[in-house]
Amino acid sequence: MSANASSTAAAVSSGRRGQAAASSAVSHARMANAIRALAMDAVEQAKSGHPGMPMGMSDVATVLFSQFLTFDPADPAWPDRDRFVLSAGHGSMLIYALLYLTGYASVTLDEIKRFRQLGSKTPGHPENFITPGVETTTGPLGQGLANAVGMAIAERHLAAEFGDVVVNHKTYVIASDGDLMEGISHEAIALAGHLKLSKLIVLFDDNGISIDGALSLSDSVDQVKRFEAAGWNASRVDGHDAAAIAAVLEKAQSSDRPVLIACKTQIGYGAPTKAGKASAHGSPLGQEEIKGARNNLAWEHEPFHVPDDVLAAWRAAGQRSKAAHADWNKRLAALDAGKRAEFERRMRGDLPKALNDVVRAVKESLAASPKDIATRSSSEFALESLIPAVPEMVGGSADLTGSNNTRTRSMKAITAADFSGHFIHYGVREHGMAAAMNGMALHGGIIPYSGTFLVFSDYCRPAIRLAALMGERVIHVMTHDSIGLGEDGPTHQPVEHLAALRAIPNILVFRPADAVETVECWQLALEAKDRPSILALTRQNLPQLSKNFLDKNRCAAGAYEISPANGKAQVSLFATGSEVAIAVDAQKLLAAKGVAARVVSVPCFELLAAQPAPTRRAIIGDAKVNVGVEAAVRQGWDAIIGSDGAFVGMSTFGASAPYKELYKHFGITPEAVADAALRKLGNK
Ligand SMILES: Cc1ncc(C[n+]2csc(CCOP(=O)(O)OP(=O)(O)O)c2C)c(N)n1
Repeated sequence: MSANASSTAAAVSSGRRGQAAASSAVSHARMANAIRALAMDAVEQAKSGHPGMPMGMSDVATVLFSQFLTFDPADPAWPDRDRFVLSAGHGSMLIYALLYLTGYASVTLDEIKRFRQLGSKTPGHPENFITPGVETTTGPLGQGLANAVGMAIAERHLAAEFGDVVVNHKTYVIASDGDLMEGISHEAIALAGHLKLSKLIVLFDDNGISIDGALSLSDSVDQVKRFEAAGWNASRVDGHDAAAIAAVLEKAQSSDRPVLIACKTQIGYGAPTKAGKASAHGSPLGQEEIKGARNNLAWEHEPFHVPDDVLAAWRAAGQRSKAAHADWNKRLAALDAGKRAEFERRMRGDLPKALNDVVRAVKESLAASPKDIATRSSSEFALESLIPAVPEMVGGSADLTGSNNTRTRSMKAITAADFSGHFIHYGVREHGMAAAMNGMALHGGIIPYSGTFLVFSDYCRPAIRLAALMGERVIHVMTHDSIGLGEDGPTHQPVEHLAALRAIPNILVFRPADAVETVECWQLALEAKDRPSILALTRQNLPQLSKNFLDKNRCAAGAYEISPANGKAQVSLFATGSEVAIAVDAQKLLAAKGVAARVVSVPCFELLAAQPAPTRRAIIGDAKVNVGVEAAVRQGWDAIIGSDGAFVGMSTFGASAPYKELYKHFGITPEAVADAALRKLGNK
């Protein structure tokens, strides 16, 4: 099959969003072939990469970018642009070619030639923090699709508040077989269907090929039926027939539910022997094959050369939304000044000025009437004040709302009929939730926070890792954070999760010890604009250790002396969360034996590690003996207590029993902590 067969289908109908005038002179096929050639050439030059998918989806992408997508290469951050997510991130040359051809400054021809090289704007998989125009970092299959669901939720939520005049855009996705095989896709499409996200349009690269070969080796799902069952409008199209693609996209514009378009394509379209085969998926085609493809596609140009007329047509496509952008600027300017300022503040991601006052008021109230409550309840107490003050917060829970305490009394749920609420019932979909939150944060204007049990952070982990990589502010409230949850037993009791989360770069793992630390940690999480946070919170009640009002956020340094020694400390007891109170009791036992100990609360390892060395040394101190206390594994603790330090925690899975018994059973008690210190001191 030759690409010329569908070439003249290019001439595109009127009416669509500013069909590029210049493109009428250049056939659709030549525009699409420019993408194919760049993909082949860049992968060949890099000696690695994935040519097949970009070559297969060039026709679909050309129709989308030259007729439907509203975007402005001069302003990749224009808030009301359509979002385009390349969920099949391995096909990164597709988006790099599109960004270059449509005129984004970030991706020049030189950058295409530097595909996959160190420091280039064209890394192996698309990275939004490297390449303006890339909306999200993709590569781990399924994530992009789930991010897009979050983006589409964000769009509707912000439109409900600020109006369609300034928020009214679509979210397009290109997803592959792999994206749809991943479990996360189930969570994402179910949520999207439930919420009737009618401005979400997924273009499925239905090429029937994955790495191992034909999809029939491992899959026989009818994706159209599957999406329909989840409440989507779904249809099939020949992914090489430009007119047919345009027609289904046109229809999709007025859908009443999310749209799946299964585009039947041939992977490596145009390649003489590899088209339609897994061999086109993930390695350079080779000189001979490329030569044959150039011949088949009637693209007799030098590598990396895009003829002027084709480039001009593409550049014109990149200018299509100029008028729409200018009109949007006018509509924004016409908005009530206060509303406009609020919209702009939220899109910048700046926090409201009132936040400090609100946190102070919560702390004053805790000083006036201390609360001996679980930190999950302390979190709810903080949220009661934070939510009204920080309206960009959109909370949720993966079906554990009552346990996670993430929904305050005033919060209305987001529904398909009304997106103005601030709470999302994500259903039992932790992975989809975490990925959708990434999409909301990427969209801008929203600070998403979630709720689930800490043990299920494993179910969110791939998305949390990407949030950390992308530097996105998402906040995960993860309750039931240790054996302290009691009777549910070891399946529900996190042991290794704090260490596993702390191992992710660019994340903040908070484990507050009481109600005061909880609101302080919330403040720090909100202020951490470029990284995700985890709030690990207890099920069980804890005493409020800080009874006096202190304006300073003591958690900001990651650790602080919460209970000083009486005299020169021989022992430093370091603890987090629920174990800080245990350490304070151990301090008393030691004092009774004439041993001076200090207690350091360590609500956040990462913030402590970020302190200048002298500050860190002062916090850690120079007592003869260091003891760490955390109802979790030791891994990571040596950075604080040293390899000679004693550790009181867990080294096995937990068990099912009332929590007080469990603390005794596993030896995490004031007596055990005091004993550990005494043994190290040589007094025992
Ligand atoms: C979560 C995840 N698992 C595995 C991979 C490795 N991988 C990259 S592409 C791919 C599948 C390729 O098939 P398909 O998605 O149909 O893409 P196509 O071959 O059509 O380009 C796999 C398994 C990945 N990127 N992400």
